[in-house]
Amino acid sequence: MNGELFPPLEGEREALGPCAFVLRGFALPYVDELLTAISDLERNAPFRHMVTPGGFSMSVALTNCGALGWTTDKRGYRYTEIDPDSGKPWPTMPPAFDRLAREAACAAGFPDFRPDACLVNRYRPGARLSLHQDKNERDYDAPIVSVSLGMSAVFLFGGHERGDKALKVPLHHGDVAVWGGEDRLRYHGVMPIKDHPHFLLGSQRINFTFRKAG
Ligand code: MD3
Ligand code: FE
Repeated sequence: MNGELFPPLEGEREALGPCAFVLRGFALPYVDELLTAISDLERNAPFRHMVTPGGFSMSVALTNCGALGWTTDKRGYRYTEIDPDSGKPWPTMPPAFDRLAREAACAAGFPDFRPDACLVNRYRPGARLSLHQDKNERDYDAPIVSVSLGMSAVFLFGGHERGDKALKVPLHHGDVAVWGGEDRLRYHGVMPIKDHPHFLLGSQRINFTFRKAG
């Protein structure tokens, strides 16, 4: 009973799989720096609803920072050095982002993680992410670090086949998830976000995913 009514205290960690962990509250000491960095980032590379190769507009709005940024359009999913909306490189990774990602990876047993891409997802009430694998990165040896801020979400942690039963994992403000190794290619997604406004961020959830993409 780790959940909605009594969110776990800072410092707890849960294993979702052999190489997948949730570090409860790990990002809480970074929140002020993260929020400042997001407002800078969104001035230079605003959140936008991208179009999938199938022609659907994503309910999640996204932006990126770091040397590489994840994009999708009618031609497919890929990482680019240039923001297609501005024609300029993605904003550089703020030092606080990089430090948090490395420290979380280290705490989960991945001491050599050097992210070159940070995808920032913004969920408004009702936004969701359907089950998918993260397969656009060059090598699957590096882990992925995910940081959640704002409204809580129910994260779906699936298996290696789309139809495998998915575990439902609540992710709250300040939680960090790290997964790699044999869990790196698991299917995962996010259930539609319920509107329980957050005291700092209001009716939104922000998720950062740090990857080594290139
Ligand atoms: C996968 N983002 O951008 S990451 C994505 O909350 C993405 O915005 C989600 O999936 C989001 O590609 C979720 C969280 C996560 C946590 C643990 C995992 C994904 C995982 C464990 C195994 C595989
Ligand atoms: Fe993903």
